[in-house]
Amino acid sequence: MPPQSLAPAAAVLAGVKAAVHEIYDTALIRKLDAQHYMHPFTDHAALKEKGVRVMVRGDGIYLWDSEGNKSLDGMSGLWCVNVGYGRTRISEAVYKQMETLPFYNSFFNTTNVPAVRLAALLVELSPPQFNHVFFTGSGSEANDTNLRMVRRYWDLMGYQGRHTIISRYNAYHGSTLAGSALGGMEGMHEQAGMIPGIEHIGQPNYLESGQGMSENEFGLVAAGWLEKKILEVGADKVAAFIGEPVQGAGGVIIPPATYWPEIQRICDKYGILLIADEVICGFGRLGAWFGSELMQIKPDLITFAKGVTSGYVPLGGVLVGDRVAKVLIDKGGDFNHGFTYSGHPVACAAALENLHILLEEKLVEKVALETGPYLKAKFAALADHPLVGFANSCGFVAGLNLVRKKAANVHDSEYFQPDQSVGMICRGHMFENGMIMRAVGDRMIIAPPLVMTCAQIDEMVAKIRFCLDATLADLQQRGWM
Ligand code: PXG
Repeated sequence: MPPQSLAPAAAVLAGVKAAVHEIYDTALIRKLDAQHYMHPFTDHAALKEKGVRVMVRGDGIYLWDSEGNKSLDGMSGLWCVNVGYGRTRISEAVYKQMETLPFYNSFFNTTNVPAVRLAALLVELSPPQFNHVFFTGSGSEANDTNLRMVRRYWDLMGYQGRHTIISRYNAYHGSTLAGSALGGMEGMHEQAGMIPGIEHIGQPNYLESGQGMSENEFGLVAAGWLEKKILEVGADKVAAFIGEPVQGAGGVIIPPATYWPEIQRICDKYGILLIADEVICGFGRLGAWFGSELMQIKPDLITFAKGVTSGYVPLGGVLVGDRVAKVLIDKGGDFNHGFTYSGHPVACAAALENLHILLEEKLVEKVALETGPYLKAKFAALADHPLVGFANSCGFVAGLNLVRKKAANVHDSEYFQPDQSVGMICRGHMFENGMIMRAVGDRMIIAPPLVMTCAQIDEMVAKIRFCLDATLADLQQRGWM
């Protein structure tokens, strides 16, 4: 039994900070958290010292912690709460489904109604080459599924051993063994080890690698790294290329316009399957239902998760294009892969309601035509701040690079030392001032809920500017500027 005082006391005290209607014993929650809760991607010794922040409530684009502090959530939870917090329609749909059929599996010749309805709706919303869906519980499981599917595809096609998948450094594809190996994060490779048959190429990061080139020239160069790798491995060994249309966790790396069409051309030239990992980019995040459409590519497989349910309930999956589906279904026999929670009826009910909200409120169109362009203009204007060397966005993801000294050409800017952790200092000022913004190195990033209005974008950008000023003052005081 949890200690009684973990539950919020019912009392509402006069003068308590706004909008929190329950009083939490924060000290006790922190203590129990430190004693028992192992967090993902966390240095627990450091966390113990600092103590955790206890989130207790969300509404729209705002969050409240157990001490009553209100924050503007610039990260949609973790790139997922696309329709914002507190959507009663989703909780009611989930409740109704739980009352009717909380669970049944999709093995042994059975199905359930929400899973079928969701598969059909996803097919309707996705590009025309997609007519099948495989459900998982998360994005990581979906990328494991991709790996299994493409290897099975080539085996069935009679190309035994065509198993290599090419990915990019600094990509994030999840944290299962296959996910971390597919991803390009060195820290994860070091701890998890690699699985055979996965290769990496450079990411299309203009700031990092595009010196002396225009963005579009660089896009072609970066795509050319794929062809080089294919020739190195041997085209008859390469099964697929996987990439996020815009790299999210890697720091909102928006590729030059020339990059993806050239990647498509190279995949077509060698007959290689193309996997678009749209766990972040899907469901309106970039102002299109899928980032692939925006990047003008025709993937064979699309990984999805996060925004499909706006994170209300875990769900992921793979949209399986006709090229692969036809072979797996017509020639495949048993595909020995699946999860207890593949097609979980409650998760699918949440997804259906979430997608209906996106459709009814025209949130994807809104990001494409109204709020996305507005965010782009407001965010780009932050580049006049002395700390900001480069600011860009795509739909509702955006990032800015903190620099010690700006130059007219971004490649000539002076950067801070990595061990100064300026991004983390800036993030600290953001949090203290009620603005949730992530730091990836010295790049500050956001991915706000798609329901954010233009007035709320103004509020967010004003907060960001205020916190950049606080960071600048802090760095000057340290003598780093
Ligand atoms: N692919 C992409 C592109 C992702 O962003 C996954 C797969 C894995 O999904 P699951 O549901 O298994 O977590 C993700 C997840 C970060 C961060 O620090 C990003 C993710 C997960 C954890 C942290 O930005 N993205």
